[in-house]
Amino acid sequence: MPKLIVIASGNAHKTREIQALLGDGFECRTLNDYPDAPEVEEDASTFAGNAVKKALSLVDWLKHEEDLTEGWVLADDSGLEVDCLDGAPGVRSARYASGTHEGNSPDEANNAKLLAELRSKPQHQRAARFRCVMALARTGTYAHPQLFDGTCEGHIAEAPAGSKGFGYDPLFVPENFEDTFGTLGAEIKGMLSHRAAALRKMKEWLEAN
Ligand code: ITT
Repeated sequence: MPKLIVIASGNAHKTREIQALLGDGFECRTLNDYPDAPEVEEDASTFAGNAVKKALSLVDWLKHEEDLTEGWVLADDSGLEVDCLDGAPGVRSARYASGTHEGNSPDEANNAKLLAELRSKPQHQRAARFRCVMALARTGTYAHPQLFDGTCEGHIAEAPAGSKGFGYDPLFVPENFEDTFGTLGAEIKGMLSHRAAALRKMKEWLEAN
């Protein structure tokens, strides 16, 4: 029997990546299947805090869905940490350019702000990592979600390259590569990414539990 998972994300790029990485054995739904689910204010100071908030909000909202008694809710909070910026944009990655809690900024604006912040920094000062925390919660319960994290080390390029992926992918060069995720594409990103690392841990946990 495939496991039923509702992915608590409104980011279509993320949900596509998660679905591709989960593969067979999972029946995935997304927020597209629940367009009236409430929006969550991502105001926690950690990725884990926001991931838990997103997961539990959807568990609560789904409590009357009768076909979801045996299911799971999976939330992903993720972002980019740049060492010389003290870990920024961090939990504020999606809204870096706007500087507010409300509403994500366009990817191009976030990327332009990051390049401006790093102007004149040589490559050895452009170290960065993607970080992802996944919160997995059982539908129908309010138990604390299980958390899985993943990171992907690399550095920030001097100019955007490639149109694959989303977010900061055109600027992020993973360790041991010379091209950005925007150029390398989904297959290589799917082996190296922070999201893939977190999902590997989640799958292992599900097999053992
Ligand atoms: P949901 O909260 O609905 O899942 P979101 O886009 O708001 O969607 P986050 O709050 O977790 O998600 O913000 C993640 C941001 O971090 C995302 O908008 C990108 O800017 C960046 N990011 C995360 N993972 C990334 C990846 O794999 N490639 C490029 N950028 C990524």
